[in-house]
Amino acid sequence: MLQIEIISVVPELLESPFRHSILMRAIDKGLVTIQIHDLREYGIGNYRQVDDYQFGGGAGMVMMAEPLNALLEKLTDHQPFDAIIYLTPDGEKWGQSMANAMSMHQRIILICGHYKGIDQRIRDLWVTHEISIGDYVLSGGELAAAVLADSIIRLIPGVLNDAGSALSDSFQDNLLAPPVYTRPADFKGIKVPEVLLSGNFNAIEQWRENEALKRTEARRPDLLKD
Ligand code: 6GU
Repeated sequence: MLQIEIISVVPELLESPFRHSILMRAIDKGLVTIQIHDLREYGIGNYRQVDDYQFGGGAGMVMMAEPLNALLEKLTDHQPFDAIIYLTPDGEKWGQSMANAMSMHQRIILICGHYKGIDQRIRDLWVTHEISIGDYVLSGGELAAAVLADSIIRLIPGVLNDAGSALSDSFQDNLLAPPVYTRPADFKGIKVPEVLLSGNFNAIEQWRENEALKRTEARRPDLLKD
């Protein structure tokens, strides 16, 4: 059972992604738990302050160390964890191999940054992994946290109905997925490739592998290098 704890100043942003489809079923089956923690509850003073101006000047606020520290102490008190991940555009690029590794853990904590990010001392003291989901800037870490959680959860055994489904996803073998078709066999005069209707399993596998390779060569030649 994987336990995911998410720390956020906008917990509302994380409500919907886990209430539908595969992720909801994974939760309902007891294969994963997701708890969202509102950092503001640990904010300072009557205004529950969680951010402040940065030392040295410059535009943009910084998330303060104390509220994060207080919540992290509570979450890790007598409860072991495998990873404390900070979502940040200056982190290491997320990918399928990291999702595979994380899906085998018991308990992970995700910290969603906002504004200019979190005080460096929280990164130094607590964070075990700093992750970015791509080379573009999001307004906050929540959407990235949802991306991480989704890509991890679907890899937990029992989450997908068909165990082979995750294995044939794009990236799982460093190849993009081949084209797929469903009924009707003829749509606007465009026919489904003959081989897929042949019932010849070996020929179908061959075709899919070949199409996956063609697609990868055309779109993502970088994946074929290693
Ligand atoms: Cl993890 N956070 C933010 N704020 N922006 C991002 C990102 C994360 N990954 C890519 N852009």
